[in-house]
Amino acid sequence: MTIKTVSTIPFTDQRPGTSGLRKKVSVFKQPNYLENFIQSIFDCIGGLHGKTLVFGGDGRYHNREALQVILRMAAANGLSKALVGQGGILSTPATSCIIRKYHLRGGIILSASHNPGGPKGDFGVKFNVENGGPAPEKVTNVFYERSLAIERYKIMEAPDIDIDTLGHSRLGDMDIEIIDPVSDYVELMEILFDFKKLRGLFSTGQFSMVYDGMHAVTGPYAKAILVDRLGAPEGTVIHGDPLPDFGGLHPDPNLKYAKELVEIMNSEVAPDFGAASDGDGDRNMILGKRFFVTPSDSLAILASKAEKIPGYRTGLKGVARSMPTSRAVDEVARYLGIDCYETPTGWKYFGNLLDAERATLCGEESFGTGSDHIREKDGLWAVLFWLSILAEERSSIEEIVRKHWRSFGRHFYSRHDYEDVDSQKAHELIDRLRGQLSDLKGQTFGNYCVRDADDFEYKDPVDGSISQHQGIRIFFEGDARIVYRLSGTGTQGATLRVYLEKFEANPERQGQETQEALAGLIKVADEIAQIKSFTGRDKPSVIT
Ligand code: VG1
Ligand code: CO
Repeated sequence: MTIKTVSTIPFTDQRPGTSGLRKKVSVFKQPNYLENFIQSIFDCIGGLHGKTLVFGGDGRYHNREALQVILRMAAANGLSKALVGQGGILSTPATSCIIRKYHLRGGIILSASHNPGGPKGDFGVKFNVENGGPAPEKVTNVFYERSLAIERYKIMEAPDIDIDTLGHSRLGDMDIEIIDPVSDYVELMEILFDFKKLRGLFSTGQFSMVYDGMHAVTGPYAKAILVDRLGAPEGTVIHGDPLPDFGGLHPDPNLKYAKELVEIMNSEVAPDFGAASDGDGDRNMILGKRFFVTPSDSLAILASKAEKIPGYRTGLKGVARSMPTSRAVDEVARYLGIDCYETPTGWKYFGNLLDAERATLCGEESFGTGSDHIREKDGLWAVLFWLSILAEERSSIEEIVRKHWRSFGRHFYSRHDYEDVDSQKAHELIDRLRGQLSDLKGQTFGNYCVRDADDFEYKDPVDGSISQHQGIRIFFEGDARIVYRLSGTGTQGATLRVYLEKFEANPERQGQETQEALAGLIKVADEIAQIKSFTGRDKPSVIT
């Protein structure tokens, strides 16, 4: 087997976004595109000799082919050992778990997460560092800089590796071990949650749930845990086989894309609990019978009940949420007397807080919740947390949420996405808002008077690094807020995200339908940002 050095020229668009490098499959399939980015990573993380990396992906189209290329490049770049999820499969949380458990140098996850897959869909590459978390911005910036200067990459000339059979093989000097993608993760879940109690919940025959794997990575994990370990009936996991095109589904667990699950949960014969995960298994959607739990509320409720869960008995050190996430968890933190951190969007910003033991639970409004058990958000973990609450309280999801609102107040919350809008116009909209910030204060729109407005900037309390321009925040008197930002995970045009939030302390006014309760604020959001005229759209593409 020989090592080949191939000359190449840089691509100028390899700057990782909110979570890894995401592009259309057709972009990744261009000659040298994947190779350039992978070589940039290898060049930046330094000596691979004596090191182990883990490799896997969410099973989407191009996963297996890309993995073969990456393994040949890893061997050529002197990596000592590669752990590979069987069949090329590894969820994002499982990868994080494995990096931490075996003290690895890091890992590569092939996924575009919640973005659609298939030949016309998206592909992505994420690099996770030693703590198991996504590479922080300062690291991804270095990868990007390197990608702009790259002149050659190294690859081994070798036949394809069998990634489907468990066990060891070699590629040049590199040891390859094909591992079970599920077992380490399941073991960790068994430590955090009381599986015996959860089995008890299913064995009563009084409790039923549906879990939607969306034909993405979590099916095998959900079956191993819910069906094999906890005794849930076979049919509990739907869309449970990972498929390269996700069976035509869009693996984003929200009310629009998890259509079948939502229909089941809205029906007369709905089970007690419904849940779904995204492409790479780090997101979760939680549903009760005809009831949707907003991710922001879910985080607050988990925080308020954490001490009942074995893994969190000793209490929470603090909590953290991304800036656009509703402030429901802030109320719980205040009640518990713990710190609450507000970070920019993206899980990479939680890593330092978790490592420094300043936060135990973290969450994002985009269906992401997690804890210090790993350094990624974790879809099935959230499902097991909710199951544990249900096993403890034996009341319905709706009752649990309504009770929470009565105690802590309700944060009416919704996100409106305008997808695939003209990129230049979207940037103009944000620039215009930025220019208006100082004038907005004191102005009244509808019933809302602006108390404050800024462009969110985050100073990491652990390493002091600063991240600017993380979203336009407009605060109103009476505890309402609008946030505007552009997505950093899309691959086509721009996506404008508008986050709307309004606090309601009075239990008598907490029963309103969300969009109705926010109707006034939604109008104000358009009036201030001129959304319709900049985007040319009269309504959002997705409302969650
Ligand atoms: C979105 C979400 C963000 C999440 C990110 C990655 O980013 O808003 O909260 O961390 O996706 O999630 P953006 O920049 O498009 O708003 V995942 O599960 O797609 O890796
Ligand atoms: Co994801």
